[in-house]
Amino acid sequence: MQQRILILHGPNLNLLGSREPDHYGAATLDDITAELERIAAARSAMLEHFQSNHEGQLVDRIQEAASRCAGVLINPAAYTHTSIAIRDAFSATRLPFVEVHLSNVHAREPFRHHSKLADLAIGQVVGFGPASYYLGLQGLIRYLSS
Ligand code: CA2
Repeated sequence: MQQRILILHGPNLNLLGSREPDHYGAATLDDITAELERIAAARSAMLEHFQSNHEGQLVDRIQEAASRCAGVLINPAAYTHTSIAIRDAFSATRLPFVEVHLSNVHAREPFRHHSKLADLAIGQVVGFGPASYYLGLQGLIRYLSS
């Protein structure tokens, strides 16, 4: 059966490619989405994509995904470091998820070193720019197929 996977992007990631290229590179969210679609198509997976600057909307999408998606690939952005609500949504739905970050959060400010989600995740990929998403999706599909 075809796997359906939700791709979630947290706050400010809609700005990718337009600001702070030193931290986040030149790729836009559309560029990343296009490559994720290529990876998914080659593995017969179906993707849904959602970006929001609002914590509650991300929580809603995780809850909705529980009935139709096999897993979630998420860059929670700043909510990584603060959101008990997103953590609780993953905990409640038991949806398998992979956490990704463009930058190496461990080489940045101390407040970025801790993730409220990481211990619930299947895995975390950080520091590879857009490739963090691509590696994370490959890992998630592999996990879901095993
Ligand atoms: O490295 C990552 O992917 C982060 O999740 C990005 C978040 C940051 O708060 C996390 O600590 C690490 C910030 C996303 C902001 O995205 C922007 C993109 C372009 C211009 C400005 C911000």
